[in-house]
Amino acid sequence: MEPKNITSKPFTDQRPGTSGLRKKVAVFQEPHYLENFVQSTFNALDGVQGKKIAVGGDGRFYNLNALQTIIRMAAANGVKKILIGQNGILSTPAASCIIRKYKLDGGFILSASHNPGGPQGDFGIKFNSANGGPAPEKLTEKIFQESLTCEGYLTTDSPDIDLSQPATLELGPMQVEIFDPVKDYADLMAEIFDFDLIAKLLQNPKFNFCFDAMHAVTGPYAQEIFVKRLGAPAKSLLNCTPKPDFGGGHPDPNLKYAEDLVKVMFADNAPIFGAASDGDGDRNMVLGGNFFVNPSDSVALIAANAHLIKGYKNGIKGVARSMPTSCALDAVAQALNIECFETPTGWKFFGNLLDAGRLSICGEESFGTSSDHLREKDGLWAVLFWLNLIALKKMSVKEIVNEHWQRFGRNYYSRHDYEEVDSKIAKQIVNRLRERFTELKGCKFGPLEITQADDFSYLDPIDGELSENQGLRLLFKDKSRIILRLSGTGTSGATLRLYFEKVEEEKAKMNLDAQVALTPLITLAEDLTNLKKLTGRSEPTVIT
Ligand code: VG1
Ligand code: CO
Repeated sequence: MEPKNITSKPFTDQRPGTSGLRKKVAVFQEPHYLENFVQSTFNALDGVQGKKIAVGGDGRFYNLNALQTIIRMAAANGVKKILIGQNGILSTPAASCIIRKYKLDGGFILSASHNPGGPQGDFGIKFNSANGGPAPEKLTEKIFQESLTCEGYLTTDSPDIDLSQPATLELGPMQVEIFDPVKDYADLMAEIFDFDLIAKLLQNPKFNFCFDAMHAVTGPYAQEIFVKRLGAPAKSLLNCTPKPDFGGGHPDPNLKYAEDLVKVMFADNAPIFGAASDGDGDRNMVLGGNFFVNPSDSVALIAANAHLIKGYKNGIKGVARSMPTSCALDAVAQALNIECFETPTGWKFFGNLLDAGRLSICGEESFGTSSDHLREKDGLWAVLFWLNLIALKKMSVKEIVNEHWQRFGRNYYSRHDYEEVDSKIAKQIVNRLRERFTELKGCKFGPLEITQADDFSYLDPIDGELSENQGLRLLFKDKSRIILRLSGTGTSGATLRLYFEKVEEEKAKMNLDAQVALTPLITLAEDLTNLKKLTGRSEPTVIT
């Protein structure tokens, strides 16, 4: 195996977004595109000579091609050992688990997460550091700078490796281990949750549940955990065979795209509990029979009940949420008298706080929840948390959520996404609202009074890094919020996200439909941004 130096030209569009580099498959198929990004990552790490890394992905189209490319480049760049998920499969949380458990120097996750796949769809690559978490901004920026001057990469002529069976082999001086991507992760879940108790629940003929893997990466994990280890009937699982195009679907577990699950859960005689996860397994949607759990409520409820679960029986240290996530979590932190952090969107911002032992539970409104057991959000962990809680409380999902609202108040919450908007228009909408900040402060719109209008910035309390321009906020006197930001994960045009929150402390007023309760804020945001007229859209693409 002789390393070969291949000459290439730098690309100018390889700045990672909210979660790694995402582009259309066709872009990744351009000669040298993937290779340059991988080499730039190696260069940003000051080389990978003698290092140990993991690699795997969500099973989407181009996953296997990209894996073979990375294996050859890793060998040529002097990697000591590479661990590869069998069949190229490795969920994002399992990658985090493996990196931590085997003390690796990092790993590549090949996924565009909730974005559609297939030859016309999206592909993505992200690098996680030695703590198992997404590369922090400092590193992603360094990778981008390297990519701007990357004029070549090291690779070899070695043939493709068979990834279909667990094996240990050598590629030149590099050790290659093809491993079972499920086992270590499933073992970790068994340490955190009471598997005996959950097994009793899942095997009780009166309890029925439904899990939808959306033809994405969690299929094999769900088979092993729910069916093999916990004894759930096999028919509880939907779409659990990973497919390169996710069966033509959009592996985003929300009320619009998880339509198979939504059909089952909103029918007469719906199961008691339903859940879905996304492309790479880090998101979760939780449903009761005819009942949707808002992810912002889910993370708050998980924090409030963590002490009941084996893995958190000594209580939790602190909590954190991304800025647009509702303040339901803050109410729990206040009651528990623990710290609550507000970070920019993206899991990478939780890493330092988790490493410093300042937090135990964190989450995002975008169906992401997790704890300090890993450094990624973790879809199946959240599902198991809910199952464990239902088994303990012997209550329905709706009853559990209602009990939570009665105790902590309800934060009515919704996110409206306008996808594939013309980028120029989207930027214009954001800029115009920003320009009106001074004028808007103190303005009253009926009962709504704006007390603060700003562009969120975050000073990391651990490493002192400043992250600016993280989303426009309109904060109101009654604690309502309107937030506007541009997505950093899309690949065509721009996605505008509008977030609405209204706090309700009166117990009798907690059972409204969220869209109804938030109507005054939604109307105001549309008026202030002139969004419908400028985008030519009559309604959002997705409402959560
Ligand atoms: C979205 C979500 C964000 C999440 C990110 C990655 O980012 O809003 O909360 O961390 O996706 O999730 P954006 O920039 O499009 O709003 V995943 O499941 O793609 O790893
Ligand atoms: Co994801």
